[in-house]
Amino acid sequence: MIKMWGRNTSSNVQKAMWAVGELKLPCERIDVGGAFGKTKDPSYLAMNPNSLVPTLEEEDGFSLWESNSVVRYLAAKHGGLEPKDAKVRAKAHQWMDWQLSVIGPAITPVFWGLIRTPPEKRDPAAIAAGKQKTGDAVKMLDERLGKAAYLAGDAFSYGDIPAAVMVRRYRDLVPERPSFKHVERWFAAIAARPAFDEHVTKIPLV
Ligand SMILES: N[C@@H](CCC(=O)N[C@@H](CS)C(=O)NCC(=O)O)C(=O)O
Repeated sequence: MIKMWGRNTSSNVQKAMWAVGELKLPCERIDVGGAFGKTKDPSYLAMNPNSLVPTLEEEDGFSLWESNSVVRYLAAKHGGLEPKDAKVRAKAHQWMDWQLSVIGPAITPVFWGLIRTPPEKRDPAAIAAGKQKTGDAVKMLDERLGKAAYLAGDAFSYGDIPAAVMVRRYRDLVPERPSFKHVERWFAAIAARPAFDEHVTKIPLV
C-alpha cells in the first residue's frame, strides 16, 4: 500500500489525498508536519529534504515530493485524471503551475493572517492585499471557466485539483468576495465529488 506523509490540514496534502481518493487507491496517510513535527527526522529528510509535506512513499522505497508532481505521478501510474490529448494535458499542467506561482502565494497571507495568527497580532494591510491579489487570480479562473467547463477543457482532470483547493479557502476566508459566476458553477461541480468532500471540504481550516 502507498503511504502519504502529511497532516490532512495542509492544502498540499489535501491535493494529493484528493487525487488518491479520485483514483480509489488504498493509502495509509501518516500525520507529520505542523504540530505533529517529525519532518526534521533524518528518516523523513532522507525522503524529502525540504522538510515539508506531503511526501509519497511506495512499497519499493520510491518516494516523491511536490504535491502537484505527486498528483501527476499517481494519475499517470494508475490511469485517470490525466487528459490524453497533449494540448489539453498542457493546459492542466499550466493551471497546476499557476496555482503554485500565482494563487497560492496570493492567498497565503490571508490564510495565515486569519487562521493562524491571533487577532491582536494580525497585519490588516497584508490580509487586505492578499484578498485583493487572490480576487484578481480568481477573476482569471472565472474568465477561463467562462470558456470551458473545467480548467483543462471539457472534463474534470488533475488540472482542477490545485486551484479548487485554493478556491475552497478563498470562499471560506473571503465572504465579502465579488460574484464569480463561472467559478461558482465549476466549484459546485467540484464540491459534489465525494473525494473532494472527504479530503478537502470535511477538513476544517486550522
Ligand atoms: N510546493 C510544495 C509546498 C509544500 C508545503 O509548503 N507544505 C507545507 C504545508 S501546506 C508544510 O510542509 N509546512 C510545514 C509543516 O506542515 O510542518 C508542495 O506543493 O508540496
